[in-house]
Amino acid sequence: MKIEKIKLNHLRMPLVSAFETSFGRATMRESIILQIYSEGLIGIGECVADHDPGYAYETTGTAWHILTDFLLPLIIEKRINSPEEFQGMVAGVRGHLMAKAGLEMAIWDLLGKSNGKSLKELLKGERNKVQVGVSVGIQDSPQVLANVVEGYLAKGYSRIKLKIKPGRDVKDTIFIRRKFPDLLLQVDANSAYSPETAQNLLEIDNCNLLMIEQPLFEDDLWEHHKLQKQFKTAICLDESILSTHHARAAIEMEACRIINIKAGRVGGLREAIAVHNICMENGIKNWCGGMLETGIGRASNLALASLPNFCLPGDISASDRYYKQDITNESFSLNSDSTINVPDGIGLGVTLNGKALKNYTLKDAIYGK
Ligand code: OSB
Ligand code: MG
Repeated sequence: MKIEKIKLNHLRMPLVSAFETSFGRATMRESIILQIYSEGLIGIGECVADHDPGYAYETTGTAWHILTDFLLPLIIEKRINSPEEFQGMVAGVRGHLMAKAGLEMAIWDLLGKSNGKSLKELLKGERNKVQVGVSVGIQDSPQVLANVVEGYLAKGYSRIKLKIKPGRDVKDTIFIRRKFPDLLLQVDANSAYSPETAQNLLEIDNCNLLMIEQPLFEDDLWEHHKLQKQFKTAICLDESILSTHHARAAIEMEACRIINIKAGRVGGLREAIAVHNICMENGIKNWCGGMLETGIGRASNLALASLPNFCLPGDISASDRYYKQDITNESFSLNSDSTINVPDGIGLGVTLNGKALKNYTLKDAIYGK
């Protein structure tokens, strides 16, 4: 496939409700949508970097810079026939995994479109629908949190993840556990604790949680190992796992029992599958995380989550949990068994709504001809 032209749209979309995590409160979600033109086809991708570097160092600003100044010049006018070939071409750019993953997603979509195959088929996914849950932000009080959780349960979600931070952790979690004794429940700290302050979380070790996600700093696998030894509850790593190298090290040093896989965080679907395979070979559970994606990234997450070792519900909620108006013509809805269907159209199986895209665009540019 000859890469002829690439269009970038930097978007800002209002969230249906504010999303508060240990690293801040968001009412908007930014992203970069990429469209690669090749031989009469257009492959679409989403870069999941956000406006600020709260979750990771990449931002829409750094991704735009890395894409336009370094990555696009490496691939425009070139032939690319596989994600492996693409990764080889951009291997000289260190890091900036979300920028690379956005481009790689568009290449997968192109590959599907030129071969008449769905992304699920290309990835060798095995399920037609995947178990999902909701990631619930920090609320004004435990009672407000319980009301929000109740609202999602009423919609049919059967697994809830609570965002926690120091001071808004033990009380909230115990309150929710008492109100909903049988709920599949887990918490996510987004690196908000030190090895010392994380000791307070021992109070929720008896709450029958599915996992405690990313309590400590992202580059501290060894302290996660020490913490996992203290806890009955499984520790799950998100921010710490940027590659197969981290996954292997974390598993070998018993720094976690579960891994959250996000294609954007590890540089693309190809690396995400490799992390999945390592987990499967080592008897470690993995599941699909989310980054408040648009319908583009959501389609990609659903295809990824159809692989066999994605054995816990994903942070892949229905479109209406995120946006009133998405940028895809298709929207994703929740089935009564707390699943979402994996798209089966060719490529990602979703199409851009040009009007909505334009409406949310802060900046756009076209490279190549
Ligand atoms: O840590 O999993 C996280 C959203 C943005 C950045 C980081 C995270 C999240 C979520 C939301 O938890 C998951 C979703 O997309 O529903
Ligand atoms: Mg997380």
